[in-house]
Amino acid sequence: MPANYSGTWDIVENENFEAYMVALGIDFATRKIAGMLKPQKVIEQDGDSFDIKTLTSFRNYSCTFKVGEEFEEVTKGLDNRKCKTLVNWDGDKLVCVQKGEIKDRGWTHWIEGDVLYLELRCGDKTCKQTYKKTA
Ligand code: ECB
Repeated sequence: MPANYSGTWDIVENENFEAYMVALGIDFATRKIAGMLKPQKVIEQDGDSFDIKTLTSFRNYSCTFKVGEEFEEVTKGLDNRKCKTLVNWDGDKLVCVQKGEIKDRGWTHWIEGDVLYLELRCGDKTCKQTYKKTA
């Protein structure tokens, strides 16, 4: 049985997000707005099938995938790139590789109790986010 990520999670920490956005080539004005946001993750999981919604007052981003199945991701409203994206289990961790124009891009999720962790990687920059379960 894989871990269960389903739930509503509110951000409590967002370390190095600015550097991550610079690495993605996000313009200054958008970074200033995005840096103020308090994203909420709404995750629906059915076994290996995931729907992860990242919700903010400015923009939302939605990603649906099945673990172990590569898909075409368009990071619409973020940096608007196309990636060949693959998410795999590493134990109970979810490890994502986003192959495309940017080298060494991806993210990792894991859970400890009612805390959800997310590391967002872009090149040599890593943003570390922490979320608390609220529903
Ligand atoms: C939608 C959230 C923030 C919107 C910010 C708008 C503009 C900034 C542009 C680019 C910043 C790069 C990424 C935003 C950070 C998080 C969005 C989703 C990150 C992600 O890939 O989450 C995964 C893992 O939970 C599922 O899509």
